[in-house]
Amino acid sequence: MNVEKRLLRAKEEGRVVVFGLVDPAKPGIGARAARMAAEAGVDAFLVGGSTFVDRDSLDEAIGNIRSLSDVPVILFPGNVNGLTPKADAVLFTSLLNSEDPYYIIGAQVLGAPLVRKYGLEAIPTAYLILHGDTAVSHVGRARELPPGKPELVAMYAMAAGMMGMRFLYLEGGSGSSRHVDPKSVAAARSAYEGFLMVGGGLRAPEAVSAVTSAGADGIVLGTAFESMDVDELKALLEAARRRRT
Ligand code: 1GP
Repeated sequence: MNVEKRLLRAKEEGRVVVFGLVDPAKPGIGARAARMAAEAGVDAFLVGGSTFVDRDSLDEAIGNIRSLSDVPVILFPGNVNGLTPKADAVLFTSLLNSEDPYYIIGAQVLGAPLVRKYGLEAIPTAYLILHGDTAVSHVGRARELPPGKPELVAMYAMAAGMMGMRFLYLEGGSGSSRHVDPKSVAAARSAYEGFLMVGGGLRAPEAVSAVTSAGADGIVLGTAFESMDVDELKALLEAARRRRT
């Protein structure tokens, strides 16, 4: 079964998918993150970052993950250099709220032949960055969404669905001091039927419960695996997997 089908099956069965993000730009910390994520029992790994990525670090990070876990490894590239044949799939993202066409369609056009050459499964993903004070927002030239306007998030979500994008990723930004507002998650959920991912700044079980109760099908945890201990991480994963209320 391909990766997308596995993720969609979890959604149909009402199981929240936990993605562990490993940033190859942080070799030592990334190795710790991979080990902790494998130990805590993530459902899939995302590998990528918005800043520096080179092919050697990328392949090394994936090799390390493969030695720890047999769950799918999905690339989460910030640019064309975030691609490698060593992964199972790629979140083929378009940054919907970028002010730079390069991040909406330019990098995708340059990357498409590589995705094909490498035999990667492409998962069409609409990417929306909600907060402006993060590295990913700066690099992707994202137009920040004003806080307290979930109706704008709903409009992006609607457009993503109408354009046939089967995944939507609401991003708060790695290491962000605030996670995506549950009202924005709920607004996206009511407007979008596909697989809804939420990440950025999720480091407390209450925050995880808030976004999954609001309708997230998957959560992305990155920084948590770099610093928290295994019991704290298990509490985060339990919060994600508790039956939604
Ligand atoms: C970043 O949403 C992910 O793309 C993860 O964010 O590192 O804050 O968990 P954190």
